[in-house]
Amino acid sequence: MTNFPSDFLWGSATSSYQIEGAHDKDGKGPSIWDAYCKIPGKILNDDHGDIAIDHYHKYKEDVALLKQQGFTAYRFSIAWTRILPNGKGEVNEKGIQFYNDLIDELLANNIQPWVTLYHWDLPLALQEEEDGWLNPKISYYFEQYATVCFDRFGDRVKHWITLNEPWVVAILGYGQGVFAPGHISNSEPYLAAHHLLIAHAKAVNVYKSYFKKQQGTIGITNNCDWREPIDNQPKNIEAAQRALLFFLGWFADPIYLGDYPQVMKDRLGNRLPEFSELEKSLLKDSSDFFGLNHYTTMYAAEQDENAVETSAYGNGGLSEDQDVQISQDPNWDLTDFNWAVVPWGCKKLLEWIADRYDNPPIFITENGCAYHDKPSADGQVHDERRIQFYKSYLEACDEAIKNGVNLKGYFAWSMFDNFEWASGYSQRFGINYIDYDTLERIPKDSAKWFTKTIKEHQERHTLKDKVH
Ligand code: PNW
Repeated sequence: MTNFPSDFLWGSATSSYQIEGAHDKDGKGPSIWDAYCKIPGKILNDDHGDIAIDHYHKYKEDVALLKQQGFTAYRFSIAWTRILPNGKGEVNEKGIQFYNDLIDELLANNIQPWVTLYHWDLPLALQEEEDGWLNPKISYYFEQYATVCFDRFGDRVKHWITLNEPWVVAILGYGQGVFAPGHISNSEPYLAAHHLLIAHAKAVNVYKSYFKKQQGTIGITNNCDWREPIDNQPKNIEAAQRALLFFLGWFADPIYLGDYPQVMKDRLGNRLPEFSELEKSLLKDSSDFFGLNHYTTMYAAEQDENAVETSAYGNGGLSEDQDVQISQDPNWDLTDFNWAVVPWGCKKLLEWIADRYDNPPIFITENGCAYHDKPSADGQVHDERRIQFYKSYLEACDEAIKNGVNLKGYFAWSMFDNFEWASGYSQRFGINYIDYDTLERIPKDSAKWFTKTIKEHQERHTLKDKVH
């Protein structure tokens, strides 16, 4: 990783519902994920986040692990319903206190907090009374909630992420119905996404207008897999490009280029809402950095009626709208989550982003892999495959940087094994193992590998500084 700049940021990431537990403690209200997990059959083994890894009570121990492992940044999310139990109205001071304590603990250990405002745990009251992300008013509620967070935490938090993966909210929550709130529709995803984008833009506008003196940065995190044309036929090259536009262009084009991709407008007709001129201007340049969550790669081809689906979550969007058939190469290694390990896809995606959006500063805000880890007889977790995964993806990043991509940081997903949404606790993405009986944290070999890698990076640059 010799091309990484000296100020490259090394972090690790989590989200509120996946780790905190304490689901009804100290005045917290219920979120759509609290409710969704209680519907029998929605989550593997009917798992839920009521306790999760009990980070709410063990946060000091967890910050100590971050410190010990050498991370200089920690990405976590705020549970909206700890701050505003019903999504709006009175502030819950005990919720503020928890995040104040966490932020102070991080800063005392020289770890930069990177705070996501929304990682999918919408206040249940806003779903039931206001129709969640389908209601245009939701952007106003989000703006209000964001304002409370800037006001109460912004003296110490200098890195904000408005939304985590609006694509997942829209497609998995409102299209395929596999995530909360569990809707199945071919039009709701586009409406929900529209309101998510406007909510993001309004929150950024508040931050830039009223909290300038805090001198922080703010952006959005989108997820995207790479789509590789299955062969050189022009129709398949075009299908891969179209798939990327329906996946990432959907959310990044309005922010960097001012509107939805033309191919989406052409294909979706009046199912794709239109931005007003004011909304367009609020959206344009509303992200100080390009937050990217990246996990895997698929081949893309023009849709063939007879082909079989291979993706864990369907076709990277609504397939009938894209006419794209995706598949995996039988030679690719799979993680236990069935996501293929294809590091060169990461490099190609980074270069695609740099090319399409004029080389923005990029932070990989999530990358990682799930395996069914278990401690060995020596009590340690030897997750060699995860080390190989991280090594190969970071090498791909190194090549992208060498080719001119402005990649400025990388967050491993995840700091801990945690509640993996519809898969419950069956999938382990962590670099720290959680024993769910005792809630003991056991650093995996991959955590130790990060410590070494970060240290090597830092030493290489101190050495360079001395030479110059
Ligand atoms: C992300 N897809 O979810 C989330 O930000 C994390 O909370 C989650 O634990 C992690 O990745 C692993 O799943 C995704 O279908 C869910 O492309 C689905 C997709 C991508 C990301």
